[in-house]
Amino acid sequence: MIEIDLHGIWQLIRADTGEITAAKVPGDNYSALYAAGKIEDPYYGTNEEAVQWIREVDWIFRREFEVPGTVLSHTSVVLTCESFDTITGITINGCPVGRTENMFRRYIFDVKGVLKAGTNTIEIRFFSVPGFARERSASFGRPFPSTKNSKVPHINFVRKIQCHAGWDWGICLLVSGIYGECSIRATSAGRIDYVTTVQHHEPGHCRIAVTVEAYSPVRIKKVPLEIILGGARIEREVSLGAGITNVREEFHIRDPILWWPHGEGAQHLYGLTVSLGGQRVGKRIGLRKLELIREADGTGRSMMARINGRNIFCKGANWIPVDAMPGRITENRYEYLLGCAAAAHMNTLRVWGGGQYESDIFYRLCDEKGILVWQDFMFACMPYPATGEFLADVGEEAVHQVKRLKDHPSILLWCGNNEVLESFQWYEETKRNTKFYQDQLLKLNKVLEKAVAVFDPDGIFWPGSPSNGPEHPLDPPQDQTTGDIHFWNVWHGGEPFESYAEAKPRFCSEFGFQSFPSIDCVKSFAPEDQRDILSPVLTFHQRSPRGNDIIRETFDIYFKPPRTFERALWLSQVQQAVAVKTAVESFRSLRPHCMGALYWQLNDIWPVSSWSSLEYNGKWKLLHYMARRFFAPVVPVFAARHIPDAGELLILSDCPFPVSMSLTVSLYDFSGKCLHEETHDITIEGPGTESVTDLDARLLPDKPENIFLVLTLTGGEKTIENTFMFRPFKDCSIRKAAVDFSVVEEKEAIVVDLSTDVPAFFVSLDAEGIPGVFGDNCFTLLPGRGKRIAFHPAGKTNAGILGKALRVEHLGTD
Ligand code: BMA
Repeated sequence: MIEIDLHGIWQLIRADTGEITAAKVPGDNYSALYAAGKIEDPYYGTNEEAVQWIREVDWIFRREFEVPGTVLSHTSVVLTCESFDTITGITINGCPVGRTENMFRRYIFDVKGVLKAGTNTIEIRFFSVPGFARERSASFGRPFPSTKNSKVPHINFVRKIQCHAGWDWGICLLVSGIYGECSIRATSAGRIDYVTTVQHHEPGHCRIAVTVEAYSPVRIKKVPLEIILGGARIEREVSLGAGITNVREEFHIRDPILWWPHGEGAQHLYGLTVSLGGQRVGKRIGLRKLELIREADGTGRSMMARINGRNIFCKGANWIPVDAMPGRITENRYEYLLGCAAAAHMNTLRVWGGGQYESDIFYRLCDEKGILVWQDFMFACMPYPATGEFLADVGEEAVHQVKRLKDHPSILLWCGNNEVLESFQWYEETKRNTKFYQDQLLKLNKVLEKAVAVFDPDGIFWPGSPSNGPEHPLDPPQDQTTGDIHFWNVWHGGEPFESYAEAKPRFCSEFGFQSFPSIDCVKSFAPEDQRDILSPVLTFHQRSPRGNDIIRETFDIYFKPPRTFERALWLSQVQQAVAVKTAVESFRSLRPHCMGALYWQLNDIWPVSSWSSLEYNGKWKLLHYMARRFFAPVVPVFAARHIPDAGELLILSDCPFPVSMSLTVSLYDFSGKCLHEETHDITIEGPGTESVTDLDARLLPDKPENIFLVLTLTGGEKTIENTFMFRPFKDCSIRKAAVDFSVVEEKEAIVVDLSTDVPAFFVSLDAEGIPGVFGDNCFTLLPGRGKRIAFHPAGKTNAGILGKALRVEHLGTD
């Protein structure tokens, strides 16, 4: 096999003017134009509007490449086009070689007849998407609604990342570009298109069937094949027919070392290498038995992942694409974001259906970090046209993605779409003619389900998110007795945080609350005169209808109004953290009725006000710090029964093994005086919710606004604290606190020493302008019990610099 990689620097040509710009591949046209100084940063201010003309124009990527004469002597010479975004016509030396219309497919075109020895020219014309979408929709023959999140209509007719057209947290940049493999490959010995495995587990033993899918244009009698798995090797000669040949071999591993999700055990991976006629393909697989348990029970049906026989509570968040300009995405950013997810004890991410099947590095890192992937197929929030042509295209897409991804031990399930069924209640057309659109959805799902059934026979197909399950694919979702739900009564539905405790989902795959980004992030997109939450630029960087109003109205319910812009940014993050914490503590306490809590959303695609816990620039919002505590394996919580009088003290555990700890229950008044303290020694045998004791209502004074509760759990890996108040924060007698801090340089780290005169709440450290992560943040500080918090800078810094930049906020500054 000879391979010519076509990644590198190409010419980007604006088709209507012929203007040329250098462009990096993998990359996109917006990133190239920005890098060349031809457009302003689309993320700054309101620049998005000024760069919309780009989507109306065709763009050509062109480059020259050298072809050695030996290439042409091979029987098969192909061009591989992976993740071409989106509608393209490709020529080599002026001869058409193929078209792409789906960025989620991998196209392989025969180019033997058009190449010549020496210098060749490839041109890829990326056609303007809005016109294509319009035409496709018109040819459908009846009105077909598309999401209002999108600034470009009919995006459901284009197999492109749907949120490129804008979303309720996303900028609209209809980028064109190449993000995956783009290469010429020549061989006379067949080529490997896919290597897939199927595992069969028995006690102490795992049988692994390896399938090598090989292609050859002609019949070949003898090709050497070698497969190595772990320490075992199979070597033989195989014959290939003209077209596709599947070669199967079997391995037996005794006492396999199993792969476990994060928090449950280690992530052992076995190396698998296949060599066929000089081509070599390598991957790493994890051995694990996967089940989705949906047993009938007293309330309905369970919705629970079981890995290697162990029930797993899925804790995590929803994942959207890393950047609206794909040219800005690097491996480091994946490593960083997934590292942050694991640091917050997440064991599951949902790759949301309005984005993309992620790049290889994403799944590799999820395998390594033990993060399960709920993998949506890429359909979201609107109906999709089930024409023969569309379904054939999507069928190719699904088969490719299933074969490509199925061997990652992190893949938990394949889900048909995001909120497509639900969206039928949102549009006039779908409401009027629901049956027609339901039929379209059933046809689409049949294609997806078949791809999973055939190519990932042990894989799990879930009809959509949310869904009541495959038994009831058209039932209105959001049933709390079965399936997964998206709980948006809080935020979109305008209900108070307390509603989270009333929800009883089996698996909550979406819920969330927005915040503003930090001042660092705001500075990256808003000029100084726009640093106000009502300013045009801040409003522009908010895409949820009424988003900023909801944030401000919620301040009034729980907090005192913030006095400054910076304070409002900070308070919005406290508020978001409290909302999501309330939800997660409640959902976790329902275990085993509820076995999943994935908040919306982990990351941001551009700098914006949103539901994310990580800002576009990677900075941890207070929610992410809070998540590291509320997703911890063992957490003490107060579950109010009759708000605000009494409740139960619970320990929530996901620990697969017994843990012995002690829980200290302390009631304080707001001067810091301890009114009552008791300690319980507890052993928790396994995962579940343990009721420690009731908080005796008699301990509460007549005026619950005068006290607060601190739960301290010690004995595990770390001490976990959790604070509760019995009235909305604004009505509690929180005092003005003088929080003192100093920054010291220790051998290993820079640390911040904090102390206070009276209790201080949601004490938050912000190293303005210095990227890095604190050891803890957004916590309660009690007098006489100072805290020492480490700072882990992303780059080089020192105590002096941090000391100058550090800002400390907390509730009691009024
Ligand atoms: C959901 C998602 C997204 C959306 C988010 C916030 O339900 O599936 O479509 O961005 O809520 O509104």
